[in-house]
Amino acid sequence: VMFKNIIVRKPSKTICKGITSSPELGQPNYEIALKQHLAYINALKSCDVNVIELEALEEFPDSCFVEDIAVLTKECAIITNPGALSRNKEIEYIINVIEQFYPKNKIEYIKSPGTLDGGDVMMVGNHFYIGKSDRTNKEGINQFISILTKYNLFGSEVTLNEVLHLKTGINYIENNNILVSGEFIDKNEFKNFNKIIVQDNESYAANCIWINGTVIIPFGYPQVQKKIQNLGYKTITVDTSEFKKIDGGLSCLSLRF
Ligand code: CIR
Repeated sequence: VMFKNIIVRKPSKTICKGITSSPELGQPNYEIALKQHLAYINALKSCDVNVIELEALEEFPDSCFVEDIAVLTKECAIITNPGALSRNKEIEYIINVIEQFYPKNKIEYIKSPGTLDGGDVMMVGNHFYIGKSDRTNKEGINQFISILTKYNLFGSEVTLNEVLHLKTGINYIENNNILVSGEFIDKNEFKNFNKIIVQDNESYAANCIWINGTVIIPFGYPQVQKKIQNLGYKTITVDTSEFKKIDGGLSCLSLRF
């Protein structure tokens, strides 16, 4: 695959109120988050893609994490039904953007009682792994898989217990290479990939993104960076400290398609 377009949304001043499982890390600082977000956009732009920059939504502290509100495939767009109440209405602000790239009859929706966060969906070619999490339920997964089937795409459920979203702990970086941490290291369904094991002390760096041959890596995880470079990828590091404070990583900050 090659990506042509990437959608990002500017962090809001309310980012300090984002949902977090690690309050001990402190609240994100808006000014620093904004600088880091700009560096992220610059990194994306250097990967030969068109970056669509959306305005901040002050009403939604977590709205910079656009990955969760849609899944954009080669064949169709799927608007999710985010499992966190404070985030659910973020979808209303992405539909008109997506309509600029997909015809209306190829825009699908996950509907209640199904819930699904895009962070739980990992694309590997035509196959989509879907994590069953606190945000993504069985009904959401079933709806998602039946949508995929209509477009000749495939999906399968992955169980998870230790992380917020599937892609918090595992990410595909193309060429059969997959970053795996914690509970994903020994999962049977990933045994045929070339696994890059991410140690617990760098587990946050299991969330890297591949864009057209370059892998973007969070700043400060030298072992993971070295392993990825040894595979021959060009790498760029971006500091995401402020997003990490509210459980966000590199993939969460964009929709790549
Ligand atoms: C949340 O809890 O929804 C945000 N604070 C973090 C979302 C991270 N998104 C992702 O992993 N795809």
